[in-house]
Amino acid sequence: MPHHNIKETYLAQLQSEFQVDLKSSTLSQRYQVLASLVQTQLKALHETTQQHIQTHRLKKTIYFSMEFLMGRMITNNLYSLGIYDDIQSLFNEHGLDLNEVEVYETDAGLGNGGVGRLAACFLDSAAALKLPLYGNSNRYLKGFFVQTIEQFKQHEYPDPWLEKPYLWEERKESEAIDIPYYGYVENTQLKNPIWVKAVPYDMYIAGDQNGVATRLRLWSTEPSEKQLHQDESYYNMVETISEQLYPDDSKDEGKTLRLQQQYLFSAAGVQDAIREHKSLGLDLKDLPDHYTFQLNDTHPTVVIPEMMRILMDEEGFGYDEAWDITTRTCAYTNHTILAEALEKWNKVIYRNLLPRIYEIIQEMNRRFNILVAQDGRFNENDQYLLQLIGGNHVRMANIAIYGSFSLNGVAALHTNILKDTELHRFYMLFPNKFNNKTNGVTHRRWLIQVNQELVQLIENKIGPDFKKDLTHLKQLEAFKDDVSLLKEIKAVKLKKQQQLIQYIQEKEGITLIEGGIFDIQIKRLHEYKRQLMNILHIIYVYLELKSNPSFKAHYVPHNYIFGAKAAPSYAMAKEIIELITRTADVINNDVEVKDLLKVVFVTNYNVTYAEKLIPAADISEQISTATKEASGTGNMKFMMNGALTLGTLDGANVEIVEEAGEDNAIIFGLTAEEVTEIYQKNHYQPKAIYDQNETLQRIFDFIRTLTPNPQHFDFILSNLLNNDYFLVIKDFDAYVRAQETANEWFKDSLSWAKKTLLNIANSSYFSSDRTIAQYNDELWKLKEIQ
Ligand code: NBG
Repeated sequence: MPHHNIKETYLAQLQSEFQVDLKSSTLSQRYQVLASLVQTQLKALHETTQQHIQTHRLKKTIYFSMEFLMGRMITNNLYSLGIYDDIQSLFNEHGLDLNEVEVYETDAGLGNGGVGRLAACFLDSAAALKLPLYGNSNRYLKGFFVQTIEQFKQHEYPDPWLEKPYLWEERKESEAIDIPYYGYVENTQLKNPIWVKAVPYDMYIAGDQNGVATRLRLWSTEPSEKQLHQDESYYNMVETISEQLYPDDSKDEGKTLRLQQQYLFSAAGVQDAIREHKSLGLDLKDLPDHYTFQLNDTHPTVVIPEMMRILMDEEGFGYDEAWDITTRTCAYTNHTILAEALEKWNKVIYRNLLPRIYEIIQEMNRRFNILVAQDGRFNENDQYLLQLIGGNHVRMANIAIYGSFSLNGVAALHTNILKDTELHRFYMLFPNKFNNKTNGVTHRRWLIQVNQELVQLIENKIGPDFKKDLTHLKQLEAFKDDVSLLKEIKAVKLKKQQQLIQYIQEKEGITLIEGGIFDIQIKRLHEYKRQLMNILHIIYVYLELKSNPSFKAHYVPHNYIFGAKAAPSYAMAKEIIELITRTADVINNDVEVKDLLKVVFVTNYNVTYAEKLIPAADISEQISTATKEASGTGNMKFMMNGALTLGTLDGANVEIVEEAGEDNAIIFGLTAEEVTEIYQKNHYQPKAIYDQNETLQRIFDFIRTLTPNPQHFDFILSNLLNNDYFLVIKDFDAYVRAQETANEWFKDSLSWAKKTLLNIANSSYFSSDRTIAQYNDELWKLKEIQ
């Protein structure tokens, strides 16, 4: 649709659908008409894209991911179609605020953190680069939980994101696929399974004003016509499979459910691709030339044996040929070295739910063990650790590595740790599979859309080219001593902080300090991320402010902001939230520090909240125990918006400092080598440090006064004293000094603004456009959709 008549079309559609003009329409009417107008355009783009791909037999990558944390779509879609400005000016002409319509939409929260948001950024970048990358996942009726804080504690509520009609999806009933669970195997054939119908819902992903729209396909479960016996418990099963993201899996029932979910989108995705491949008259032998299946983390690992099943049982290939096709099609991305996140499934549960798949894994394992034994370099213990099925468990990462042509880590340090330690034996076997793809984030959402003020400023200096190709940002570096620009950068930051102050005032009822440092830590609540160290330090600051005039004299006012959800069953994480909220309550109500210190734990941190917080940050807290954070992606978003990283040399922080320059970040704490050495030597004694450290003692004493029961937080305190696996006590002094450096640097406003500028100017490496281009050049080799 030509842009000039988009305004008229919108007004006409409001009239025809609701018989109202813009001024007298309700928010909901404005939103609905706008979204359906946009959706119509997306759909048309997707159709031409799809036709082009099919006519030219272009290769596709299917991105298999348990999570896609999309957030709101409206703003992004308006930008991608190039109609944001027109619609905004239409609203302005009528004295209305387009933003009210944008916020009417609920977040699509089908993900719990970095993995899911990364997947969403990748869809955006691939479409912008005109590459045929298609997302594949489940359509969970309820997203990741909604968090409230009641009596200082986290409470979880279901996220009914589909309660209002969701206008960005399209049901494609005719492309449904029946998926079998349970049953038994007779001569390689599955008998008497329970059939469930997987129905796809498509969300279209528009490229950046480039005429391309790809899609995210989400599978939902319904009763299958193939299932002859249908009773109450059948309906129940069908309903539960796509009901909720990450159901509690502490019991067997929950474990089975997670496997059902994994098999749902994995099997449906593979069958869908093979169906399309065959319908184009192509040979299955050539599948690797037409598809890469990128497995995001281990959740979709079952893609591998599922492909083997289809190729052998349904298409008549022998094992070796099927294996060759499968392993040239699949590639696996690892996102963690934490043992708990490397999935292992009880083999009885696995075999019961997916008997034929289990049989195939057994055969893969048998062959793999022979290969490993023949290699000669592995002793018995090594061999045991390499097995695909070991002890009682099916080991998903092992299968994913063995069955893929590529294994990548998500930051340079992370990939090296995988090679050298965590997956070293696999590295010995398959060195050529290992490669690194440092994460990135889409600068369209995380810079252009969330920080229009900054973008305008940059554009005034270096022109608009950076919006399409972020590497142009580097030109900004030439202005690092341009005092008037530095002042403007500072002014934009203040403006974003004022907006945030208002937002937090409305949402949380807390008034932040204008002009103070905005120090922000937003990410999942996990011990390795060390929110605990952050709050211990805040308590230290508070106690100093109350007792030490010379500390107070050189101190700059601070706003410390946290946002985090704790896994519902993660007791320690929940305790840490309570420690933060109780401490915040004491500090925020103490008039003595009223203009000096504020602490906020924002509730229900999600993509939309991040969009408000990140542009306002002065300091980006990235303080994980070195080796533990695979990459981080929030760190990149902060950098693009000019916050200084205060962090450890972990994950992508290492590369961030390399790009930004050492003088423009504050690095502290143990290095990866030092952490590894402490773990190896195994005689770290936090209690000994504590006994010598009066500051820590005062902090602990304070914590004991937070509730009438001095033992209230003993779970946290005694864990710190007796175990402290994540080395909070060990790194604490270094952290205090790093915070002091930040405090001192901030006083020189121009020099701080220069550091801000240098962070922004050097952030282009962290655009997911760069990441996707690397995946494509080195692994996928997709051609552009012309
Ligand atoms: C997370 C890592 C992050 C990383 C994201 C995306 C898991 C299992 N891993 O450091 O913890 O940025 O993946 O790669 O959630």
